[in-house]
Parts: sequence; C-alpha cells; structure tokens
Amino acid sequence: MNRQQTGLEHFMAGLVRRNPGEEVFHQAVREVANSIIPFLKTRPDYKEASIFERLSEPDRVIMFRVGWEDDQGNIRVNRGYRVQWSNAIGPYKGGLRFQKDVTLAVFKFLGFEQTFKNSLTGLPMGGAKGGSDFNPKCKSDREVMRFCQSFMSELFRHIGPNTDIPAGDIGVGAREVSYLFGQYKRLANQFTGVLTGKGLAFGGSEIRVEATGYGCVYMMEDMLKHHGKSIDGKTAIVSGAGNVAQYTVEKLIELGAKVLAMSDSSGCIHDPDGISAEKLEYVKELKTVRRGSLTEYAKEYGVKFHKGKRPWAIAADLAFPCATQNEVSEDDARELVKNGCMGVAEGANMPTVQAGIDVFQDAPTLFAPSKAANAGGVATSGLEMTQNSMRLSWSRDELNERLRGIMADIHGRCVRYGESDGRVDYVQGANIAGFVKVADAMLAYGIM
Ligand code: NDP
Ligand code: 2IT
Repeated sequence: MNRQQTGLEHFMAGLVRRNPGEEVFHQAVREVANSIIPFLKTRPDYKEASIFERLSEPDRVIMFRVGWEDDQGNIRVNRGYRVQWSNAIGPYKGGLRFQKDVTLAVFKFLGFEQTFKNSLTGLPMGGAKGGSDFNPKCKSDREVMRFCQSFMSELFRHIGPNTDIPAGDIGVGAREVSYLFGQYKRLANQFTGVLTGKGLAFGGSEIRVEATGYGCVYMMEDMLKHHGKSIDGKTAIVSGAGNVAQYTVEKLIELGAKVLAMSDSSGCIHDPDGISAEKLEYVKELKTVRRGSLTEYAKEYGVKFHKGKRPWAIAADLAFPCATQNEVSEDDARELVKNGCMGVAEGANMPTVQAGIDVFQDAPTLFAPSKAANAGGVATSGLEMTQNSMRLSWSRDELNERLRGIMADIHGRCVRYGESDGRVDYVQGANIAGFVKVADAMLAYGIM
C-alpha cells in the first residue's frame, strides 16, 4: 500500500468505527474519499483544517415518531428523519423519501451526496435528506394525507425557506408534496417557498417535474458530444418507471433515441420496437394515477416482462439507471460493457456499486456519476426557490434553457477537475468540483 492508500484506509476505518453497520453510508463516503484524499496533497490548507473529516459528519440528525390512523381505525407508527448535512454554502436542501425499510444509514448516504451535488450545480444550496419508513403503496389518498400531516407536524419546526427546504424523492411526488406543503402553511401561518416540487397553482415551477430526467439526458448529450458522438439513432435502456425514469425516456425519444426497456420493483419490460411517446403516456398514467405495475404494460403492448429483473442484460448503446441505489452490480457492469454500451448516466442516487464503477472506468464506456447526472432536479428546485422569493414565475422555455445551461456548466466543471491525458474521469471531476466550493466556505468560517 502506498501512503495515499494508507491514508484512505485509516480515514475509512475511523468512519466505519463511528458509524457501525451503515454500509451504504460507508460506500458513499469511500467513493468521494477516493477522489478527495489524493487531491488534498495539492491543498494542504484544506488538509490542515480537517475539512473532509468535518464534512463526513452531518451538522445535525433529527429523528421523530409519526403516529397516524389508517382507514380501518388502527393506530400506526412510523419513524421520521431529517439529516441536515451541511449549510456551508446555502440553506439545507434535499428530498424526502417514503419507502418501507429505509434506515438512518440511507438518509446519511443521501444527505452526504446531496451536499456535493448541490455545490456542483453552482447554486447556493447546502445538503440534506429525509423521509420515513412509511410505505405509500397500497394506501388510500386519505391515509397518505393523514401521514403527511402528522409527519409535517413535527418536521415544520426544523425547516423554513431560509433554513431547510425539502422536496420529493422515491415515494414522494406531487401528491405528497402538496399535503406536506398544505400542513406547513397551516402550522406556520406563512406562504413561503419552504418545499419545492409544488403544484403550479401554489408556487411550483415549470420543468421541475421533468428536470431530473431531462438533466440526466442533457448530461449524457454533453458527455457524448465532448467525445465526438451524439444521442440520435442510439438505443437505450432505462431502469425505474417513476419520475426520473419517465422524463429520461421522454427526452431520449425527443432526441432520437430508441428506448428498449424500463423497470419497476416487480421486474422489467423489454419492448424491441421501442417505447414511443404514446406508450410513455401510458406508463405515466399507470404509475402516477393508477399506481400499478409494469406487468400491465407488457399485457397492453404484448411485450416480454422479466419478473424481478433489471434491464442490464438487454444490449443497448446507452444505459440510464433511474430507480434506486446499488441496482447495477459488478456483473451487470461487465455485461453492459461486453454488449458495447458506450455511455452510462446515473439518474438515481448511487445506483452503481463501486466495483461496477471501476469496470466502467477501465472500459471505453463513458460514465457520469449521479451527483453530476441527476443534479438537474435539485438545480430546478433552486430555480423554484428563486421564483418564490421574487414572487414571480418564469416560462417553461426560460426554465428549460436555464436547466440546459446548468447541466452544461456541470459537465464543464467535471471536465475541468477530471480531465487528464485526453480522458475525462467524471467521478473525480464531480467529487473535486463539488468539494472545493464547500471547502472554501468552511475555511472562511474558521473552526466549527
Ligand atoms: P419514484 O418513486 O418516482 O420512482 C422510483 C422507481 O424506482 C419506481 O418505478 C420504483 O418501482 C422503482 N424502484 C424503487 N425502489 C426499487 C427497488 N429497490 N428495486 C427496483 N425498483 C425500485 O422516485 P424517483 O423517480 O423520484 O427517484 C428515483 C431515483 O432518482 C432515486 O434514487 C432518487 O433518489 C433519485 N433522484 C430523484 C430526484 C427527483 O427529483 N425525484 C432527483 C435526483 C435523484 P415501483 O414503480 O414498483 O414503485
Ligand atoms: O436526490 C435529489 O437530488 C432529489 N431528490 C431532489 C432534491 C430537491 O431538493 O429537489
């Protein structure tokens, strides 16, 4: 082991000791540490101020009980979380996830990642994440409403338009954000931009629904262009069928790609004719209105459904993991490379395991990590906050243009910090570019 590897292992051993059993959190920190610890050799000022050690500890963790009553009159209890990671460069900002089985470790990994991602957007936003082990599936609208009201009855004292601004994530879409915002407004007796992803009638922004998926495709477009290629005429596979996946597919179709697959928690569909704009409308209605399974798509269009499978074995030029963490294994990555996949852009947070990232980076496959590729969502949330503060709304075209510009800037920052010998390491580029801005702010504040 050389000195840098020893330094990395020493750092990680301490982190693991302080956060026992939190594997996804260890994984997220190690991925960033791989880039930052060697970089610190060039920045002794950051090293002496222990900036990275401090950034590996959240500012604050809030956990609370959420009691609510279901439609049968049973009393139910869930746990609520908000991990406020860093407000060094702006108020805490990041989504809420409602999914059964989530733990504190998941929110710590997401809050840590969010801090670097938000910095990378160039907007003044700190990092946070939160949510609950509440499972919105198979619940009535009224049950979801009662849960959201109870959840916000505690969360509201910890957030605010200049303090912490939550948004959606897995299991938290327009319906949930609306219930949460309504309850905040009622408790605080204030109409402010305290949540993003709101409905257009009450302070929401055009393009926010589309932003993460569109942004992910824009990142792929820039990455391919930088290497003399384009999206037009390529085949693509997308995992997930939720918010991020739907608008990734929409933008891919618009830019001339043929999308062969989507997936959900029940399995994956393979549509060799391609998912058309009309079929995508079916998926949107299926997922956001009826809340059904992709097995219905398979029946409707007579295509194959692979139960419990992800789409990575289907040969395609481009791959977009847009469902959840650790959904691309090392073997999946090998399969993708073997089938000639030329680009991967991560719409989900940390969908590829570290060994899978290594496979992509050793291959000609271009790889855009989540904190760069999915930053369009939170960036547009930042634009929603700006519009709320100014009490005005920008047009759809203006917002799309701003999102396009922000994604191009993110690509540029990755190239600036990640290019050497004609090859761009987008992982290193995103990590260092995200880190530097937060580190400079922390240096300026002194020790805290
Ligand atoms: P949604 O809840 O809208 O959709 C999630 C999709 O992924 C659903 O189709 C769901 O299946 C599927 N899924 C979830 N968990 C699993 C699992 N364990 N195995 C297989 N499939 C699964 O969430 P989003 O689209 O908003 O989020 C997707 C990813 O993108 C997450 O990693 C999130 O953190 C990330 N992200 C989201 C942003 C946003 O703005 N929404 C911004 C940046 C990142 P089913 O339909 O069966 O429930
Ligand atoms: O992971 C993410 O960036 C999000 N879920 C969006 C967060 C936000 O505040 O819009």
